[in-house]
Amino acid sequence: MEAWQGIIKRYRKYLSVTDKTPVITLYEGNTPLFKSDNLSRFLHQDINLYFKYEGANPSGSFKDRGMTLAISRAVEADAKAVICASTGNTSASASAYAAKAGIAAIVLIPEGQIATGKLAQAMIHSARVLQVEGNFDEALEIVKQLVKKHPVTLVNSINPYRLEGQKTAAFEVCDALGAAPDHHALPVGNAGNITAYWRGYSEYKKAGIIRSLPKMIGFQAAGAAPIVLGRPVEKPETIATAIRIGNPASWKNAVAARDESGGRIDAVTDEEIIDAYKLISSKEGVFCEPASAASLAGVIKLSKEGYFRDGETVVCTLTGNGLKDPDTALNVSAKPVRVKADVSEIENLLEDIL
Ligand code: AN7
Repeated sequence: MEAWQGIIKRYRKYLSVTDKTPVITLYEGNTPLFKSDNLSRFLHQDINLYFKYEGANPSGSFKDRGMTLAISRAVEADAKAVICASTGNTSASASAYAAKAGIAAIVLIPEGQIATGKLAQAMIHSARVLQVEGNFDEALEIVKQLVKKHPVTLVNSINPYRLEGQKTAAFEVCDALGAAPDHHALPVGNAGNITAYWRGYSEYKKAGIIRSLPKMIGFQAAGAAPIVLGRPVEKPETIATAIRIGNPASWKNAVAARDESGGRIDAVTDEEIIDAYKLISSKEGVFCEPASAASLAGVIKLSKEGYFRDGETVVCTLTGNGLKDPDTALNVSAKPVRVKADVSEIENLLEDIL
């Protein structure tokens, strides 16, 4: 088999590219789908749980799938610069792909509200980083106004190529399982990804590759749950800064994905998110960021209600890499113990294990 060269090469016939499209890729996609082995006692039902680990993408999140297509099409259209508002991952991805393409990236981030690693990424990729004194929703509004006036391409998920690229994650899940799962769980922020997965599954069914469709189950943070509440949240708050969004751009599409699939969009508390975040890292050996853990937090919550049926397959997307947010990892973990460089002192400290 040919070596992996990114999602455009692999899924070309499902994507709007032509022979003229310059493919700007960092070889994104082809991320692991692995079975959860050690969480059964934390789930209240007997389900087959899988994780789709999108933190394994080149910039460390699922955004790369959409960005390869959005940036390729922007370069094809002769764009000299791209712009986005971001809670962090979109800006990291846009900055990386713009660097690869040799074009400028402008990123607007909510001041003090993006994880350290994501800020570091935008900066080291030499994007123009503007910390807006406001939240994500306000930054996105400004970006929308700027692109009306200036020749710069918007690469938030309202750019249709973004969701088109992101749907390839659903293709990969089906290719790996040989069928669609019964349920697909995702964190929901701007609501693009749940929309994209639903599109991916639907297209694979239309193409005759899968026979059934999953129920789409999405989870917002309780302090930033506009879709659950049915109204925008003016001051969204959550420890999961990636999904600290009060007025999602793909709101209607997410509701359609939920309703057409017969799924659900629900809220999980920050405490449930952090519990799930710690479970995934301490029991499965996978480090995702807090927002990503909302998918597992939600599955645990629904399993308590008896939502699933025994034996059903549930895939949770872990949307981003835990290394992006070292501060939260440190804050929720036991502190390292300081000890003299002395064997017997260290033996004393470790007597419960040694
Ligand atoms: C790790 O980067 O909105 O519901 O500006 O970074 O498709 O928005 C990030 C969102 C989930 C929510 N998990 O996905 C941004 C941004 C992680 C994320 C989401 C985001 P959408």
